[in-house]
Parts: sequence; C-alpha cells; structure tokens
Amino acid sequence: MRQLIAGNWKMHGLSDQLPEIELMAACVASRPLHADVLLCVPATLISRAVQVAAGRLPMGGEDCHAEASGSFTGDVSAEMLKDAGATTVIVGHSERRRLHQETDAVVAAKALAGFRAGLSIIVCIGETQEQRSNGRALTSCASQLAGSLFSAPSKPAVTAIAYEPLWAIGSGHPPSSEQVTEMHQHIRSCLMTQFGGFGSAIRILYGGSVTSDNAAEILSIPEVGGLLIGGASLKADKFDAILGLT
Ligand code: G2H
Repeated sequence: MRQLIAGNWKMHGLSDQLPEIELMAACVASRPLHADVLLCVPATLISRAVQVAAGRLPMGGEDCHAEASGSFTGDVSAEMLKDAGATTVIVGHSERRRLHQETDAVVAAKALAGFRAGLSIIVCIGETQEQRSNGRALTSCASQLAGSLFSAPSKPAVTAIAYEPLWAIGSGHPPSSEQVTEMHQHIRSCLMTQFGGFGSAIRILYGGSVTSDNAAEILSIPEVGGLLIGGASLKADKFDAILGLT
C-alpha cells in the first residue's frame, strides 16, 4: 500500500496563504511521487485551494457535522466539504475530542457522515501522557477505535487511522520507533478483528511532531502507512522536504 503524506493546517490560513498552496501543488507535480498526498485546510479555504491546486494536490476538511444539513449554526457538513471540492475529512482529532468534548460516538457519527458523502475518512486516536505512564496506552487506543468506527453497509466507514499520541502533538517529542511499531501493530490487529479482510486495507498514519528531521525514521517503520503533519505542513518547502523522503 502506498503511504499517504497528509498535512493538517488546523486553524491556520487566510487567503494570503493561497500562493503557498499553489507552490505546494507545483512541488507535488514537479516529480514522480512515491506516496499519495493530501492537504487538509480550514473549510473557508477549501474551494479556493482546490482552484489554485488545479488537480495537483487533493484537499481535505478537518472536521464535519454528522448531519447532511439542518439547523446547526456554524457547522459544516461532509456534503458541504465534498461540494467545496474536498476528497477527504479528518474526524476525531484530539483537539476536537478535548476542546469540543467529542466522544467516540460523536466521532463515529461524523465518520459515517463522511462515508455517506463519498469522502475518504481519517479517524484520529491517541492516548494521553497519563494513560501511557499507567500502562494503558494500548487499551485506551483500542477502546477509542472500537467506539469511533462504524461498519457501513458494504465496508468500514474509515479509510485511514491516524495514531496521534496527545503527548507528542506539537511537543517536539515524537515517540520512539519501538513505541510507534507496537501501537501500529496493535491498531492493525484491532482493525482485523473488527473488520476482517477490510481491516488490512485501512492505512495507519502516524501524527505528532513530525518534521523533515524525524520523518524518514518514522516512514521507514514497516507498519507506518503515512503521516499526518501539522506545523511542518504549513510551508511548502518543509512539506515538500518530507514528501521527498518517501
Ligand atoms: C498532530 C499534528 C497534526 P503537529 O495534531 O495532526 O500536529 O505535527 O504540529 O504535532
């Protein structure tokens, strides 16, 4: 399976950043790539980002509402993301879970909404520092997986899992290769139990303090199906440097 290198701009990006996206798209198109690539940006930027990327760099959303439409002031549905040109949606990022009290059930409903809209879906999971210190990292992630994933009628409502340990996000300290390997093997085993053969087709990404300095080591781990990159995806040169490592 090709690895996926996905950027997550979080709540960064005004229209003056569109030239940066255009530059990223030009970098992506400038050479054959050995990985799939994706840039998730704020909903306000998606349609214009799609225009400047001109088919060279797919765009994704960072969250969606579970309903297709309705009286949900300020929310954005998966169908709206799709309509704006997004191919993918991230759901269950720890910043949504922590700052917006999103439960596993809410995340599962959002993932199902992405499936309904025809988007690819990245579901994020990850343990806290306390859970890791208490030896509960594996059980915590297994529990989040079990609660956050639906099996839609024909296949799982998820195309990728992003393992993002909360203690590694934005901290500058990613886990060791051994920790990533152990968790990714555990996630794969959970997916196979939950979805049978479908479980082998779901990419497992790593996210949290990825930079061009540590990306090669993480990408070399056989169980790693790609990266979800925050801060280091904001600039075309940094993002492109990571892409060049695949
Ligand atoms: C984790 C990651 C992107 P960063 O949130 O999803 O961000 O790479 O800045 O730690």
